[in-house]
Amino acid sequence: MKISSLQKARYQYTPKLPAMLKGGVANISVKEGAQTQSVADQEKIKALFPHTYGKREITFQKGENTSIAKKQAVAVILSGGQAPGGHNVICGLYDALKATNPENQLYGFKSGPIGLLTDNYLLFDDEYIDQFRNTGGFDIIGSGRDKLETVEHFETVAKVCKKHDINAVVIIGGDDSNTNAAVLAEYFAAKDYGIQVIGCPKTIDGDLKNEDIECSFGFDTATKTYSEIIGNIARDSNSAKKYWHFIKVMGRSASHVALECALKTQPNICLISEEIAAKKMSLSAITDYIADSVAARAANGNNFGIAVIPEGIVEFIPEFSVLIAEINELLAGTKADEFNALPSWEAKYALIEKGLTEHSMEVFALLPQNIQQQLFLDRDPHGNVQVSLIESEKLFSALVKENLAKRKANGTYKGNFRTLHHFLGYEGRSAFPSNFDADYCYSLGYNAFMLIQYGYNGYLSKVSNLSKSAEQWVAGGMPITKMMNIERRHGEDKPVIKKALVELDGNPFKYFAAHREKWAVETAFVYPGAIQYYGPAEVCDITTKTLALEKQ
Ligand code: FBP
Repeated sequence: MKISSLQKARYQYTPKLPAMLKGGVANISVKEGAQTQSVADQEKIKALFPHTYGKREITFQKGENTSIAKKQAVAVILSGGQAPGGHNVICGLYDALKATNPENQLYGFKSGPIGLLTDNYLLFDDEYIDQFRNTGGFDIIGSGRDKLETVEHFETVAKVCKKHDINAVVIIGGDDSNTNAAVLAEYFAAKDYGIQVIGCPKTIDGDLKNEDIECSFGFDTATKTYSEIIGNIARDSNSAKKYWHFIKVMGRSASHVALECALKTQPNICLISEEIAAKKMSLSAITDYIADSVAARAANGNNFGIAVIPEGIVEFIPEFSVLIAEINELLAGTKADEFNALPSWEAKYALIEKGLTEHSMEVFALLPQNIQQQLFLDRDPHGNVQVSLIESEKLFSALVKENLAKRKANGTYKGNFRTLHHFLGYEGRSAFPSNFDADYCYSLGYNAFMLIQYGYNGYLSKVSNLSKSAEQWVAGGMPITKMMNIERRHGEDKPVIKKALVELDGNPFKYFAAHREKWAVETAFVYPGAIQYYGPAEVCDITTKTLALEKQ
């Protein structure tokens, strides 16, 4: 296999561990903290998790390792979208497992949860794992979006584990996958199967965080990658001075990625979905807000700019989410086939006009035709519109264009509005992990094995104090049930890990809100440049602005 010189160099990088995990596994002891309770709905969660609820927080510290020596076989899966650093979680897990006992074995089940259900695996050894150290991607074993959620699934996993004498499963995933990890852990405990389950917090979206988990891995590298590109585009725009760039950034629901990129690059506009929902902003109010910036800049002779749009935005615009719900209803069941069979867009439009309420039809009629059609594209497995397929960056630039045409007609705008569009998503999910993500992920994996070694079940690997140097990080574990509440999902009350949206009274948003008026009119771009892997710590090891502001 041909490899790049950076990859070769990254093989030599030694990820930094928190001080308490350094110095060999024989010197890691455990300290149990207070008993925990779930963030909400305590009685209901307790009743659903009688064997795993209320367990104690765990912190590792330097001291004699008092765990019971036994041979361990551990399974690991990657679940959901790629996030930089996933390979290092597995490397850390493998290194701690082998350092504890060279006879221990690590099974990697392929392509996500489906690998566990179909017994499709590989057995890690030094030669294989060394090819993936400090690299991006999930190609070490692949990932997938299948779910482990039914009793039938749990029994199949138990059967596969028993076949290989596997005594622990590590699930590397986001809020849904770790919710399922908690349910699996409870099931195994209830059945007394002797199989532990440990989760690791992954997602570039940054929405698996709470008072215990300071950030999910991958968010640092992904936002640095997007910010580099946004900065480069901003500089190009400030050089040519002729385009407004509308840049959509990933983040299925929460706007953490957009906010972090805005904090790093200071674009003229960055929409934050959570604010739009809280203020119940309409499409036309959002359009006006962007057009005001375009017009003000044009008045200063600046017919260029940068607008950052979060991927999940349309579901947060109240009138749009009503429209989407009505469209879902309009196409429910077999009605989608009937709709698709209609011969022309005109025929489809007539059916839409009949099916939507007057208000939703008004919203629908405002949209450019390509966006209207995107709303009727393939549904997800639950029959919902796939909002990620909606080109919201084009939607807003088209609406702003119309708005500016009206301003031009009444003499309040005299500029020239030319636009370009970008979608930044997959560019950042498999990048070489930043030093932060390489270190954090390795520590999460190392730590996950120590939790297994000490016999814990239903815990999330927790590494905290992340705004400080790795030496000062704190390693341990938190019962997943502590992070759960009850939410309504697909018509049922379900215990789930609470998804973290952008908090409008949190420091990162408040900092952004305090500066955005200035950024909207002036050219205050910051150009972060590419991720640096080698050089001074203040250039290479600093993590996100979000984390720094949250920890202020
Ligand atoms: P996870 O929550 O599984 O980490 O994935 C997040 C994400 O990258 C979102 O930002 C994006 O909307 C989605 O995955 C894209 O999914 P897919 O890889 O299936 O296209």
